Amino acid sequence: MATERTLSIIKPDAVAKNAIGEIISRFEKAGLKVVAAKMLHLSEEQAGGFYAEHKERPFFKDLVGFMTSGPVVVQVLEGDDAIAKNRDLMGATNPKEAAPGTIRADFAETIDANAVHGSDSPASAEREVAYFFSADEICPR
Ligand code: RTP
Ligand code: MG
Repeated sequence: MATERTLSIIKPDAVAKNAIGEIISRFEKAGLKVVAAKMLHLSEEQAGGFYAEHKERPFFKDLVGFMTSGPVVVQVLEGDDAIAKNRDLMGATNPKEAAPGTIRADFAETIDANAVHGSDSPASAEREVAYFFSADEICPR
């Protein structure tokens, strides 16, 4: 298995629930290491640019509104198969369809406020990590 990096965001709903620690703990227990992290309150421009692939979708405006509604924690996770592993830990986009024990099943209420983001491919991981972090903000360990 290849060592990968992936971009994770703890979204405003999960930050508001004081669940930052519990969510990061799940990553660590699954063998993923946090190699970069920061808390940000995204601007509309930052959130819209991050989700640019969804610009034409009907939910785009709500998505940007939600992602700018409060602070988020962005992290780079590193480990074997990190991209797929993180997506497995997160569960399905719609928390009502997320498998029991996944982050979205346990912390998310709705498809709009669904607790976490994770890169969905090596190409998006590369773009998304670079979107939030410069090379000198990532600490391999
Ligand atoms: P994310 O990008 O946030 O990790 O979520 P995802 O890959 O599981 O889902 P994606 O298709 O990339 O959608 C991004 C976010 O847009 C919202 N969404 N709403 N109302 C809807 O049908 C709908 N579909 C997607 C979700 O909040 C999703 O996380
Ligand atoms: Mg996505």
